[in-house]
Amino acid sequence: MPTQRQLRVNNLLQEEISGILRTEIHDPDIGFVTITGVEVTADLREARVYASVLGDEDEVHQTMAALHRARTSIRSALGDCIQLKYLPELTFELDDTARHAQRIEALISKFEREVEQTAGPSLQSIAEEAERNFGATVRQIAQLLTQGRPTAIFIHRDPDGDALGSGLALSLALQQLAQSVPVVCPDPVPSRYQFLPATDRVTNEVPQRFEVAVILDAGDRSQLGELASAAEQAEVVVWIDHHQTNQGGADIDYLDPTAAATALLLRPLIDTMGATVTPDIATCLYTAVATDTGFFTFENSCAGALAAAAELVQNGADPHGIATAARKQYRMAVLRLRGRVLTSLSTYEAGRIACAELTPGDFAIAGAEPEDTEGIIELLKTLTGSQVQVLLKAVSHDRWRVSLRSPVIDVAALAAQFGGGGHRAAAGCTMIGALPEVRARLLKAVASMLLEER
Ligand SMILES: [Mn+2]
Repeated sequence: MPTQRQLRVNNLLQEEISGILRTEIHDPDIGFVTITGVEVTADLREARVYASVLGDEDEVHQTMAALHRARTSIRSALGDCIQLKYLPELTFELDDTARHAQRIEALISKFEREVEQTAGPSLQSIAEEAERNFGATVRQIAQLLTQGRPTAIFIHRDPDGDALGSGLALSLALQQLAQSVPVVCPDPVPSRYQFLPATDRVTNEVPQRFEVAVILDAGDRSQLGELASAAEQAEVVVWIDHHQTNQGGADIDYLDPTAAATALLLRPLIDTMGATVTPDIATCLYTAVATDTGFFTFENSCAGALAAAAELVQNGADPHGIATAARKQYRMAVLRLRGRVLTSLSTYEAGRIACAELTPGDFAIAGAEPEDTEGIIELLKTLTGSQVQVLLKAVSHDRWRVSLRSPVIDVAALAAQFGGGGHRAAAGCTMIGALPEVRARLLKAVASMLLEER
């Protein structure tokens, strides 16, 4: 951890070196360069200066070489404008993609500090700063995609709003540039996303010939299912994604885990490509951001996502229409099953345990299948005052699949008592016996864990 003093010197050097490069160094070999950070050693004798450079590999190389040549004159110019006991030796290093996430975090927290101190820079400038960090990558991708080379977009299996919205938005943007680009996906478009424009471009057929593959919203290659190897056949593979766990490894990686949705990474790309955000493109991008943030309720619902969404509404997206269309819809059997489960709901331990069950009879009367219980336990979680939720689902007359949820007790440990497992807050097990007896055993175990909590 750098000391406060180091941080102060880092900031000072970053500011001064940026100024010196702008006004005092006139080497034509130095291209469009941004000083994104400085790290000074504890003894303040050496400083690493991180530079992000726009342009292709040659331009980057040329600029870095020129910065290296200019380091002595920059250092002496520094001596004229700052008072430090030692003037550190400067080493210039390229701020490459791998450093972006870290740098952006540092930039944002720097901004946050400044916001606390003063009225500070706007959100806009945070976005601009972040965009500048990915600027080179975005420009490179835009350049590649506007060359008219045959291209295919790949999105992950079981496509969600972000995968489809991102894929279709990019395809529509490329259409403006007279390119017809399919959105390749192993699975069909779910009915609740059929309202999106141009869904006829979604296909599970890999085009005969394509040179560029753009992979969108897939956290790893296996997410493309059986089409993963097809995507790799392209001459150039571009990977655009926001999953925390994405390891990258394509020819061009554009990965930003701080983005709430992949669609947000496409915004600057579409602009740089010179395409316009039409109402259709806005609809695709808004759907992507809205669904990936749970309609702005998940933890990733940051100001940036909301600001981008507001802009997309200005561009023609209809929030009410999209929310209505993309809302989950259920078959009659599923809703009837939900009715049965709510009827069976009981509470124990002064309302702290909520327990419900679905017997073989409930499934038969509702006309429902075991997979129709998905999400039912979420209903139990909405009961005021309940701290543990228990749902027993009949597999047969004497076999019960048990789902357990709790923000209070470790339900994984609870499930383990009955040969099951899971996570601390969500777990499950299978129990054998008649319902009253199984329920009694289970509730006794839950109650004793709750007692320990008190
Ligand atoms: Mn996503």
